[in-house]
Amino acid sequence: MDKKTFYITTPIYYPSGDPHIGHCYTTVACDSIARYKRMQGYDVMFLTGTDEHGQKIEEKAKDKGVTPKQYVDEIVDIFKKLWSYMNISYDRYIRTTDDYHIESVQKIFKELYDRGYIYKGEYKGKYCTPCESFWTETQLDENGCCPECHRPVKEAAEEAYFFKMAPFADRIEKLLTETDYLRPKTRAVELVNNFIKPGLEDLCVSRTSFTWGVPVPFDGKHVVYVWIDALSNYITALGYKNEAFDEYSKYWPADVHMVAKDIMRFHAIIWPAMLMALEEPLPKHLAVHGWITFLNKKGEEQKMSKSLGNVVDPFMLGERYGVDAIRYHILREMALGADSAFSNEIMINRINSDLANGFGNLVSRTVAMADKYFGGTLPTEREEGEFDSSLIECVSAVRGRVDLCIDETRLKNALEEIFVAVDRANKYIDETEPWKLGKDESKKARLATVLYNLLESIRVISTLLSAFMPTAMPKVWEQIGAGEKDVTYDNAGKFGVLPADVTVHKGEILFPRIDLEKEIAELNAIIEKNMAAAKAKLGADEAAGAFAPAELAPEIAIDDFAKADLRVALVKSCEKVKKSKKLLCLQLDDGFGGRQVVSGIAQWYEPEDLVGKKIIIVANLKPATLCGVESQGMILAADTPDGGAAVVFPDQSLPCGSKIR
Ligand code: ME8
Repeated sequence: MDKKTFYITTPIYYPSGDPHIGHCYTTVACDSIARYKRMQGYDVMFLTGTDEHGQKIEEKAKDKGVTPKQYVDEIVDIFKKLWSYMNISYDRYIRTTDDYHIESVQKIFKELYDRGYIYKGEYKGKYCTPCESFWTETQLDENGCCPECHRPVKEAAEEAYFFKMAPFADRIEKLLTETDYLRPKTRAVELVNNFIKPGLEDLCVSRTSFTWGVPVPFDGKHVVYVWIDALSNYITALGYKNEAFDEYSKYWPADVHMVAKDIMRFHAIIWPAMLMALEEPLPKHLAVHGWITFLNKKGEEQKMSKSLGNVVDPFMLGERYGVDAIRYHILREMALGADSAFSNEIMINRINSDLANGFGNLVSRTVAMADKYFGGTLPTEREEGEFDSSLIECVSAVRGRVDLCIDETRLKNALEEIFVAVDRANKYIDETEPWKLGKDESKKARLATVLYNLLESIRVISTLLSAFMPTAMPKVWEQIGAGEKDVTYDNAGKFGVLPADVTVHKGEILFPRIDLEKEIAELNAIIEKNMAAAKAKLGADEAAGAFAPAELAPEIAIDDFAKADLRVALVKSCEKVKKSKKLLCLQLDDGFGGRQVVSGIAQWYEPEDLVGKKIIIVANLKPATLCGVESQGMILAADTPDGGAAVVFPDQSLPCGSKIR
């Protein structure tokens, strides 16, 4: 009989900058599941790759003076090096610049057009250049900025092809609410309320404003816009509408697509709609995880961003602590669906407690005792005793529990389950006190039983852990004298597999204990250096003209400008708006008795940064309510090169109410 298949995918990443620990999360998670499924005997297809088209890439290549293909080639190389360094066992790597993919995307586009789901129209809307996304007014965030990256958007219009979404709305709502497609399912509510209930809008699927993309086959002026190009990768990589591969019927539908929340909407709504339109089966599960954020020294969570200099470099961490420790840490910290804050301190504590003290210590103590008391080879006489059955019961139950977690894409829980057995085995050492047994000649059989039970526990635990930490576990097997056939999935469900007279081999320390203070000092110095360099680079880029100012607005007459009444005001007090991460509420002395203004600058300013300062306000703006708080006007701020905002401070000696003309 043919083996059962299992198809798992990561998103295809934008090669627009070096990969960081955030990219590693999805890839390591998928890799661990793929390895586990292979161990279970599945015929696995694990796909990853890069999403190489689009305006952003075209612009970056232009800045560097190379072709877009040259530009992406270089970064794709770094991605591939990282995956090999992180021990990622992908079966296929797709690049959207691969010929076969381009051919399939053109055929998919044509088919959707022929079926009447794609039509030509004009797109008018708010466009976010960094995200390459058009947004409707209602989708913008509370500051009128891009709901995804929160940068300013611009008004734009162009001839474009559209994909009709409405015909699929009911089926998609059912898919999200009545099936277990979406994980965690709690996210279905926000998707249904934000996108489906207000009426699914047709999706713009072509562009004429840039050329770096797959040409629309029947209209050369247009290139296929990112989502049809990108999402199709999951099927073109199997040979859908191309001759490069012949595995579509074998692996499709995918068992798991894993993505972070930033691209959930595209995978939860648009991708199913495309497949429905093509009359192809839908993937079985979409697993959505949160962001790995960077926890700075003040204890604040920040998005990882090159321009902040806080991106965590996986190569650097791997060099210091070993790739497996990094893999373990990121998987162990993040619960499916939730964000997880990365800090060096949390990482080092985790490695020390679980890997050095917990598992590493279990292995080294057990092997050292087998060596010390029996010269490495256990005698075959046995004597059962108290605590044995409770250990064996606990260890034997782990595989089933881990299976369930893997099937539900809950990797943090899978590791927690395995570490229940690690803790149980360490406790067994305390309970049975083998060092006392070792001193008493008449207790040798009991001692051999204790050590055998420990070696067996380690065998089961390390077999299960090998999907997550593929480099370190073979070293464990070497130490506990386990052969290849002992560490199979089948045998991970059994106790008593190692030969009774097993021979151990003392080896290197698997996970050396890390000196927290010393490492933190060194890592913080690296981060600070990177942050300073990023800041200096921003300054230099700006000086060199690399900062791209927002487009100039159309010309207006002086009378138009005179309509805006700009005034100097003093910030008397300021506080964060509850339930909003972005809004500050400022009480101002405006020279006319005072007013309250709400401003979306909380990401860049603490309230105390502003109190006592004079600022400029648009004083005659119609009041608006933001997050339930009334704002009587707005304060002036300028775009910064990193996409942030800087408040404009006038000469501080100007009186409150002074008019700006
Ligand atoms: O969105 N924490 O590509 P992308 C956790 N090309 N995960 C993170 C992360 C972080 N800090 N940063 C990135 C794209 N990721 C499109 C996808 S798919 C058809 C097209 C991971 O390079 C996470 O999986 O911006 C997220 O979904 C993905 O990288 C986005 O990568």
